[in-house]
Amino acid sequence: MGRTFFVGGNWKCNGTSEEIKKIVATLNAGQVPSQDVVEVVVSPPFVFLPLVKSELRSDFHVAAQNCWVKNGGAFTGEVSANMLVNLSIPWVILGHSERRAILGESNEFVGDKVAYALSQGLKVIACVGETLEQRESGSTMAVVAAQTKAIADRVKDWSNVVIAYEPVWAIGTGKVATPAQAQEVHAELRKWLQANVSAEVAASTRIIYGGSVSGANCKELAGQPDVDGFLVGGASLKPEFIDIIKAAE
Ligand code: G2H
Repeated sequence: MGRTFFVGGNWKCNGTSEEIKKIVATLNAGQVPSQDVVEVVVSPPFVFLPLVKSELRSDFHVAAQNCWVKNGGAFTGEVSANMLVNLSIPWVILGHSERRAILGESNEFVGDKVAYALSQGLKVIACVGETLEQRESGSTMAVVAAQTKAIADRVKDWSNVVIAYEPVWAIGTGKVATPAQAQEVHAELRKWLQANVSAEVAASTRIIYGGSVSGANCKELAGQPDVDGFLVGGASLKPEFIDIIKAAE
């Protein structure tokens, strides 16, 4: 089953409106493969979502970087899935390791968020990944499987889910996983989906890699059979993001 290559740009907590407009102008001018070859989604901070949505080329889409676990109400500082839907924001990133580590989001909480966001009509980029300590102790797959299980326990329809495998030790460090390391975990994750969800979901779900992806390393990573795209942080704020999108070809 064909899996369309997927490139996400996670702008994290960066940018002024002037800087955001410049990034959008660079993206709008970029020559990239068509949407049937690569799906491109960029994720600015919440406050810039309407600006980016209104100025971004129509073949690229936008994602929020988070949303609340259930319907809105007395949850100061949160943004609900329903609000994103109301603004026609199609995607949301959930379970990013920065939120798991810094804000204490558990596997179960992330699973609940993914299920609720999907139920409201959002598409979800769900992040999983191990710390350096976990990798060195040989528990990479157990950690990634537990994170994925918390989602699988709550989600029946996987058609609007993209899994982002982001080893924590590779995030923002410049220390990218080797193509072999990425391929190994992606293949194991796909096997896990086959055994625990279904062969169809395993074959059709995009598993993208994140962690210090750059214009220099994207091509080799993209050549791995189970790497279906990228979630890009630092490099998505720069013109080289266009080169990373072109790695789909
Ligand atoms: C991982 C990635 C984007 P970076 O967090 O999600 O960031 O490419 O800066 O490592």
